[in-house]
Parts: sequence; structure tokens; C-alpha cells
Amino acid sequence: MLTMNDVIREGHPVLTTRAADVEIPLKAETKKILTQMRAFLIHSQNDEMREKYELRAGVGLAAPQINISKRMCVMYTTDESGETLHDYVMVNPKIVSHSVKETYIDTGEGCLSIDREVEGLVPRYAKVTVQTHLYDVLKDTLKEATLTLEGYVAIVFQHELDHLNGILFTERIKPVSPDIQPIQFNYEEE
Ligand code: LHY
Ligand code: NI
Repeated sequence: MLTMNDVIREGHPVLTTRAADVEIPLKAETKKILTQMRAFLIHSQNDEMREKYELRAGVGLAAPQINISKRMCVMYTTDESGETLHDYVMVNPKIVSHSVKETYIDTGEGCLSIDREVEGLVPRYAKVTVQTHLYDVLKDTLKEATLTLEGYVAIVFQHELDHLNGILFTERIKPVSPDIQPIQFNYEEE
């Protein structure tokens, strides 16, 4: 299984390199990596697993972060309402259109490849339309899909896509205009 030891950190050249397209059909090795990446996120969100293996909780992971410079990433997160799970294993994703409207997380972003708290806001498109191949790790199928992602889920996607392009969120920090609205998290705190 993947642990934080497999995650490369800020300063590693792969994090600032544009990743290469993934060959389709997927090779067995690629499928295995994608399955492990998705499992990493699920493990990281499980209290027992997170403590046992000293994981950092994550909602997204891009292949370059495990030193694989290929255009693939995974997301495993609910939206800001806490209602809908977005469970995506993406291969060669790209944004085909986006809103003019922007949004941001009012506490800023973090990154599994950055071991420090970074202050500052990261404005991102509020809505993106994404074309991608989606790998279903349970059925072992690969399908083309067009996804419309909004709000928090759109932010996480853009953060992961940036990794495929060799960009870290720290480069995207900038003053945010007061007419841009942050994400409103609507789920109940325990
Ligand atoms: N993972 C971050 C995580 O905490 C992604 C993220 C995105 C955090 C946006 C906060 C805001 O799961 C990664 O660093 N993946 O690249
Ligand atoms: Ni990151």
C-alpha cells in the first residue's frame, strides 16, 4: 500500500514538471497504481488506518506526487454539503470550459507534498467542465466522461490538474477580490 513515504515533497523536480499523457488502453501496472492511489485516499480518511500508518488525510492525489510523471489523478471527497461523494479515478483529464466566476477556500489550501502551513488564498474557477477517461477500479473498465464540477469539488480538481502541469498551489496565491465568494461548507460539525 501507499504511505506518506511514497509522497514526494516540495523541492522534488517531478513536482514542477509537466506530466506525460497516459497510454490507452491502460497497462496492468497503470491500473495497479490507480487502484493504490484511490485506496490511499480512502485509508487516509479512516481514523484507524490514518493513525496506524501515519497518513495525512487527503481528498485528492495526483500521480506526480508519488513520483510518477503521468497525467492521472484521483479524488475521493464529498461536496460542500457533505451529501454527494465524488469518487473519480481520472486519466488524461482536461478542462474544456469553465465559469468566469471564481471561488476559493477561506482557510486556503494545503498539499500532501508540502509539509508546512502556507497562508494565502487561491482563487479558482467556481465551475469547470472536464473531459477525462474514468477508470472504475472495481469493474476494471475505462470510459470517456464529461463531468461538470462545482464549488469545493471543482477546487480540488483544479489543484490536482495543476500537479499534472507541474504547478503547486503556492504559486497561485494572490489577493482575492471582495466580490468573490468563498465556498460555504454546509455539513454539521460533530
Ligand atoms: N491533496 C490535498 C488534500 O488535502 C488536496 C487539496 C485541494 C487540499 C484543495 C485543499 C484544497 O487532499 C493534495 O495535495 N493533492 O494534490
Ligand atoms: Ni497537492
